[in-house]
Amino acid sequence: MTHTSKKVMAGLALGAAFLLGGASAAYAGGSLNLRTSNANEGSFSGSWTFYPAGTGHGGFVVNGNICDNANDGNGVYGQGRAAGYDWAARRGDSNGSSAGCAYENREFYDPQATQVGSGQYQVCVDDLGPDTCGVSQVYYR
Ligand SMILES: [Ca+2]
Repeated sequence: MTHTSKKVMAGLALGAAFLLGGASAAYAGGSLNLRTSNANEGSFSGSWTFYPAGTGHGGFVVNGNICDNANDGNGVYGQGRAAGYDWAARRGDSNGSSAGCAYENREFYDPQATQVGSGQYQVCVDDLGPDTCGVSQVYYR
């Protein structure tokens, strides 16, 4: 390899690293779609992202619709959590019918920190015994 081509290669590598770093900072987030089970009694469709430190509480942010898809008397709810915390309060469609959806737009955060490193979300049917839930993977900033 000549001296000139080594310089070019180094420049290309630096450029690629810069682009990747910029992409992860700007696009930390994505779609978030969950079902309580294959029967799809309840579902969530929306997206997730993280606020940077200094915006809101630097938390894990979820937006979308929580839908009860079965007229079975069981309500459907969604809830999220920041790393190290229990599930936050339920939000959802509690009337048990399949009419309408509830809107989710919350930030799950750590009041002791300027930002959270990870978060998770789930949608559940409020049925007998342990609720039936579709749980997301843990998302990382
Ligand atoms: Ca239902």
